[in-house]
Amino acid sequence: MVKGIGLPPGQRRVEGFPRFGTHLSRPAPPVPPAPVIAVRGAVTAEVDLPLERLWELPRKEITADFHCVAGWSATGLHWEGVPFETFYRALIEPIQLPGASITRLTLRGLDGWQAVVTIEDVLGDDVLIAQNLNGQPLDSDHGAPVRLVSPSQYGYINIKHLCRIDVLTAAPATTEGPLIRSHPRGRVWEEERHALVPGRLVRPIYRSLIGPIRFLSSRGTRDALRRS
Ligand SMILES: Nc1nc2c(c(=O)[nH]1)N[C@H]1C(S)=C(S)[C@@H](COP(=O)(O)O)O[C@H]1N2
Ligand SMILES: [Mo]
Repeated sequence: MVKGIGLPPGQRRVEGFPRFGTHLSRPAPPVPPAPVIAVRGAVTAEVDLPLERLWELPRKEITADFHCVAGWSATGLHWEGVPFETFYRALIEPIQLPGASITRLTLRGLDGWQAVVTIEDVLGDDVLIAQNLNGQPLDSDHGAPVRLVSPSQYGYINIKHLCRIDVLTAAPATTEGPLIRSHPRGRVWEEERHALVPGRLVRPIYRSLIGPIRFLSSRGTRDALRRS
């Protein structure tokens, strides 16, 4: 295996880009008329940043593969948005608590799903707050109005419907039990699937979840709701 060539270890390519997630069959959360990203935690002021503030910043396009920790990969996705680092330096750093050493962020979606990321990973140069996928505004299946895209980390870090960021000076206590405890970094080329067990060993168990989760997730898609 050569890092960056082909698919990361233990991944299999799927056609298209399925809806997938802990939402299972629940439909995507409604997008408020004036969406914001709320910033909380180790900051001097709690601010709710309207998405318009993001669109004033320089934008970037990337083409990348998307890897779910369960083992499927969607290839050649084209994303457009604001580099997370640009957003962070322009809008979060200026309100950081003086003297606080920021080590992590909690990112949260409108559906309540959240992930903790290390500052080092989230400031990586391939990380975006994405607004468009393949030339179209993100649809509800894939994270409208905006989502995090971090192609070198598994899907669970790639928070859809991003609406809140908590600025942290220490790692929060985990809320996951020992059986499915996601790796705190989730880097795909290192196969960091699980916090306690080597990624290779959990492959068969995770893979067995793809079918059922895909099936359930597809029942909550835009298209399914339109048909019913
Ligand atoms: N808000 C939110 N973001 C989420 C999830 C979720 O359930 N809710 N699931 C994660 C998981 S496990 C994966 S694999 C990807 C799937 O993204 P997709 O539905 O656009 O394919 O979203 C991630 N981000
Ligand atoms: Mo996933």
